[in-house]
Amino acid sequence: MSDNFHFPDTLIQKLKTAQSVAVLTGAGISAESGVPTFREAQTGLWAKYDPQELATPQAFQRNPKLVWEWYTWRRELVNRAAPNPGHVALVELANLVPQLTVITQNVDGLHQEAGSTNVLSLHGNIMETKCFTHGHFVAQLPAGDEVPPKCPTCGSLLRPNVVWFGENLPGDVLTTAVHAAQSCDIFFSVGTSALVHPAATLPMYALENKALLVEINPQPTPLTRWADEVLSGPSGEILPALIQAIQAA
Ligand code: BJW
Repeated sequence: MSDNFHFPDTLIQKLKTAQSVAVLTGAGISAESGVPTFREAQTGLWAKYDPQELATPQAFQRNPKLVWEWYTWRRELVNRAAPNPGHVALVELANLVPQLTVITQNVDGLHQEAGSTNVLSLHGNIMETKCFTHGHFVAQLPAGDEVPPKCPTCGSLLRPNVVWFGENLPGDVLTTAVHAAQSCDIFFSVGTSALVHPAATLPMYALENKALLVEINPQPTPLTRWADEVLSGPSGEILPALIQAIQAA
């Protein structure tokens, strides 16, 4: 497969000597697993659904049933999805460099399912449930047909454990991600439109530290002009080819 891609020798050599690599992933890495992205013109979720009506705390307060049912549908999509060769390549990359941190904006858990261990989930996990008022985690949904169900501890409405617009990211996870970006030799931005903050700021921390910035995406993004290397194409093909090229060098 690496025959289809040419990787600059400087990138391969830098990868072979890097002490620390950070990889920021977005919805694009799961696209080849059948999980829809957000902002692509025809197929993205935000082309069909209004994020202000579904992915804010205010939307949940206005219409909790609509939001709960939309996430139920999304959970079913994720349940049917399996990791693709892009996720698997990142598991292999962890064996080729001393330190690899996967920082994901994705809520689908596919990096962990593929076998990645050092994963920072910036935007939560769609399979987890917590209550709206206190954030009590609920391992098993209460029996009954209330939609959304209520928290067995405090009685407030249950919601998915994801980060909506206007909500803070989990502080400890973000702090660790910033540190990984500031201390890496190579920073990859894979399958993200690089529009949503604070995730989109992480590559800038890496650049400040003089890391090599590599973008993998079939489309240009606002980050493209800052990237040292732009690998244009699907991550499910480019990442496995990159692993092959490192192993062959
Ligand atoms: C492929 C591919 C293939 C396709 N291979 N690639 C600073 C400036 C401006 C605004 C803000 C700012 N700081 C904070 C904000 C506000 C806001 C924000 O960023 N807004 C911008 C949109 C303008 N951020 C927040 O509210 C965040 N909270 C926060 O900062 O709190 C403090 C605060 C609040 C308010 C004001 C100021 C400070 C929270 C952000 C939460 C984002 N939540 C979501 C939903 C999660 C739950 C769910 O899944 O429902 O997270 S929105 C959605 O976007 C989701 C994603 O994780 C996130 C990023 O999307 P991603 O992954 O990049 O997907 P796409 O679809 O955009 O791109 C896919 C890419 O893949 C494309 O480029 C394709 O080309 C590519 N691709 N096939 C490789 N095969």
